[in-house]
Amino acid sequence: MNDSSASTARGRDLRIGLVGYGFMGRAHANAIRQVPHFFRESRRPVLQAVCGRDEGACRAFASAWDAAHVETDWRRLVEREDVDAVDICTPNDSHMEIALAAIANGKMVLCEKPIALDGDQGRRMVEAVESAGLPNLVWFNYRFLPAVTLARNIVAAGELGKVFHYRANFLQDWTISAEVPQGGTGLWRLDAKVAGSGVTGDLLAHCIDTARWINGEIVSVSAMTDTFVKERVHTATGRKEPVGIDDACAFLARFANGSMAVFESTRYARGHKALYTFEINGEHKSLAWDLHDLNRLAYFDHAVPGDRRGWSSIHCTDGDHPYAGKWWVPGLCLGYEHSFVHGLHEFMRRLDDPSIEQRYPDFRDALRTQLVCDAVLESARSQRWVEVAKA
Ligand code: SOE
Repeated sequence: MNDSSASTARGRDLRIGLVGYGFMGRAHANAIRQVPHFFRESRRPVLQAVCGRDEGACRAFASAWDAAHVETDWRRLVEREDVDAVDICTPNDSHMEIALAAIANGKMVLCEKPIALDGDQGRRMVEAVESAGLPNLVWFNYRFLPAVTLARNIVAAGELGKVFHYRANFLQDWTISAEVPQGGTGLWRLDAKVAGSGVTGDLLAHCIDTARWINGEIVSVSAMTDTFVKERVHTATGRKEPVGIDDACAFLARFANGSMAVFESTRYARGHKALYTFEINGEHKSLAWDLHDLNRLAYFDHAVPGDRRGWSSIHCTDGDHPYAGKWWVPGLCLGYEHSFVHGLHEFMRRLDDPSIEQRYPDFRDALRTQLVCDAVLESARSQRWVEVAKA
């Protein structure tokens, strides 16, 4: 069977145009390549075109990941008739503009997290995509790891009983040196105009997405933030400029189900590169997860007889575990990149059958997460509790 008859047999391809080819571009391109190998939806995602301003780098990326076409202006990419969905992997300040243009051209949109710079931008994106009736996704990837999905399934089945506590951390240490500049490739996350915020939008947004998915909506927050290095050289000007992002953020939160939460994130936790952990404590059970041991879910069940009771560690690599049965034989591990593959698979699955439960975050869902981030930043500014706005 040649390529074209293979795709005909499985239905029409979903031709994706990728804007941006950095770290996230690779994660998404890999997901696009892997989904049809391991999951069997009727439409096959294909990397139709890649877009970036540096034509040479873009061509190199296209050849590494088998993209058929290269564009150097995203305006042309979103107009291409051979593109069905636009995948946005650019810095946060361009998400809204690219998404609105893609939607105006009738394209589905897949967008890197956070949805935008703030809730106002997010609302415009939600209104546009929903009134156009186009399928859409925001790549909050961690919820698709087998152990995290299992945690969600256990909580959704009511097994914890009343939930009392949720706590999450996302710790890094890569900006401790005052010599690290702000702005430009790789370092735009330190430039508030481009990133929107610091750890709140970049890291806590992940924790908030997972928390909302597992434990429901967050209704109010009380936060503190700090910016430890107040000025950094900006790569665009070569001069020291004020730093506008939050380097660290800690907040308390109340969920709609009455449970209370503590969240913390920083890029100043020496020794930690990407320590994302969460724990949830209910009346009957507790669950805990750690990105450094991502295939395991820690599980405590109070119903076990007292003399056997204790924390157990579920290695979520068996056929019974979410997604795991689609990969290797039981016991063999999955990694970070699989979270993106599973997210795209969930999107493709629902394109096939819109009546199934939606397990991926769409623009409206990501707007809700953004509104929690906005409330966190507002609370840190005003030093008071803030209610989270409704999406
Ligand atoms: C920042 O260092 C970063 O790469 C985030 O932008 C990602 O979203 C997170 O998953 C890992 O850390």
